[in-house]
Amino acid sequence: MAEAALDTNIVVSPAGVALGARVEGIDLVRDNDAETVAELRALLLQHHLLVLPGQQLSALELEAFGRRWGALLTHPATKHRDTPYVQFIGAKGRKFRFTPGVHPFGGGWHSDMTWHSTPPIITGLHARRLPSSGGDTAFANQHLAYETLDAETRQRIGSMEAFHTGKVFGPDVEDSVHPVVRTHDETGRKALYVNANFTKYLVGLAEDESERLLYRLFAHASRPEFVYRHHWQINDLVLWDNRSVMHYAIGDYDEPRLMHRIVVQGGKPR
Ligand SMILES: O=C(O)CCC(=O)C(=O)O
Ligand SMILES: [Fe+2]
Repeated sequence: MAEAALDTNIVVSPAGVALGARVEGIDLVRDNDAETVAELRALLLQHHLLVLPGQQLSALELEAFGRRWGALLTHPATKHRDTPYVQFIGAKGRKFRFTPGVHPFGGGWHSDMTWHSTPPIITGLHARRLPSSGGDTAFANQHLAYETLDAETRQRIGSMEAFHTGKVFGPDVEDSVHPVVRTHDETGRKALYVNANFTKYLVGLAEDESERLLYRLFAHASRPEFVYRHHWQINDLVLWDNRSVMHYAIGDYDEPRLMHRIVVQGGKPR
């Protein structure tokens, strides 16, 4: 059932059961103002992911919209030719060749840039060019993941920290230590905050013990019940909250796929 939001012409309907809302009636070129962003921010805190279909934004307009949410971060591996604050996701001029075991950028479950000392709280991904089939992105609700762990595990990981590495993107990219259970700084709700792409070990545990626990947490975190899988349309802008959501770019396509991305800097995870 669609429900009218607080204000204006915005119409909100569920995107998935575990997370996500579809937000229609906004044109971000016309409505790039503080009130619209405040309304979207409240919806994002409630639903963790927003789908805004039909947004015809240039890279620079996407950047301008992103700046309304906070300071933007750059990424060491990829940038758009017009601005370092918009990442250009996709093989330039080449198509991604479907090869089982080989991931495109963003393949594998992760929250964005958790190797950073102040990782992005919000990511926006804007679909510019899509394959005729495949290329969905899956999103998993990490509040649900944390809340459905058994009490003993919740207790055990409650004050643990994990080491995250950025060295997959270059020898000078930073590493960071963050709590395994992150408390959302705006809602106070707890979420699991480890991921298969960047989390290397749990601080203070023996190597095999760390590995066993991490793999158990990774498997639990991506259970299908926690997942919303987004099938993209051109001009979809999807915003998600990296404090509560992990995602996975599914590399099951054989044609060009291009996305523009912005990431909004957060504070130190606690
Ligand atoms: O291309 C995608 O679907 C997602 C890539 C990704 O992980 C990201 O943009 O953070
Ligand atoms: Fe990502």
